[in-house]
Amino acid sequence: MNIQWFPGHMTKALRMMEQNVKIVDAIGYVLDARAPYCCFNPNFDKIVGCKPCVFILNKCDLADPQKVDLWCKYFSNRSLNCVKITATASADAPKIVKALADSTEPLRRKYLSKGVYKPIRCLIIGVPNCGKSTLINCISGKKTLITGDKPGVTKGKQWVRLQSGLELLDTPGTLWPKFDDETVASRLCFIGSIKDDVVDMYEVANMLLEQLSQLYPALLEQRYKLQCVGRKATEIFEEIALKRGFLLRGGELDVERCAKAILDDFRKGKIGRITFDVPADN
Ligand SMILES: Nc1nc2c(ncn2[C@@H]2O[C@H](COP(=O)(O)OP(=O)(O)O)[C@@H](O)[C@H]2O)c(=O)[nH]1
Ligand SMILES: [Mg+2]
Repeated sequence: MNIQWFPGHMTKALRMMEQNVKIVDAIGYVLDARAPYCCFNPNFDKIVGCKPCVFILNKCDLADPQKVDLWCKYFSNRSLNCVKITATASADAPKIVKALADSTEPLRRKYLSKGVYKPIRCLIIGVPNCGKSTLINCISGKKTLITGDKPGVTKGKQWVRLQSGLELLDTPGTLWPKFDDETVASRLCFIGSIKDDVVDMYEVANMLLEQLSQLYPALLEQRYKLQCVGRKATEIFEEIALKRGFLLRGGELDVERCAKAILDDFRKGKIGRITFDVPADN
């Protein structure tokens, strides 16, 4: 898959991240619960290692609950903090605050014993479109930050102060400069982390159909009322296009419209609750 996905601002964002991590007390590492593995950024390993970190599995409303639980187990087996949330649901705000507060408990105790008041500063990181800004808005109870269903909405550096004594720093999403793994790249496209306009949507839609027919055949069949077992993704694609009447004037398939519709169905959860990645040791 050929994608032009590493624009200059990503390099800048990564450099900014290295600076920012020095001035915070903890990190909230947001992962899209539909593809947590793909959301890991190898460049963050160094960064994350030096501060307390909470792994935040977001978009759980769209994800497969059983697989999300496997991820929670994965983190807890490694004594890593993890919380599963839906950032668009305000009811989840206390869960996020508690997880971040718990991870910085020793520091807060130290401040308290010295009688100093200092906010606990947290850096919120993650790939584009995983819901970082939405999460911060969720805890602040305000629409302070601009969010959007496409990558690259957050540009500058934005601090948000919360009543609970937390200060959160939003960052632009960061991708990494090399995908060796086509599966990872494809899933980042599915979840909207890589911009649609830099990829071939027909190719991405076919990869989505292929992976869904392996992992969630029943959901795929139910959504589009077709047989998918043993069939090629391109055949399934064609049947969907015909069924939905995605045709151009000459009767040819309107490949672009169909590809967009399939991706849209997935992203809105219309196919069902889906998680592609499972931890290596489940
Ligand atoms: N369904 C669902 N959508 C979410 C959730 N969190 C964020 N979103 C949506 O995902 C898109 C990207 O969110 P945004 O906060 O801008 O992502 P950022 O690029 O990481 O800051 C927006 O359309 C949000 O409404 C969630 O938990 N569930
Ligand atoms: Mg943002």
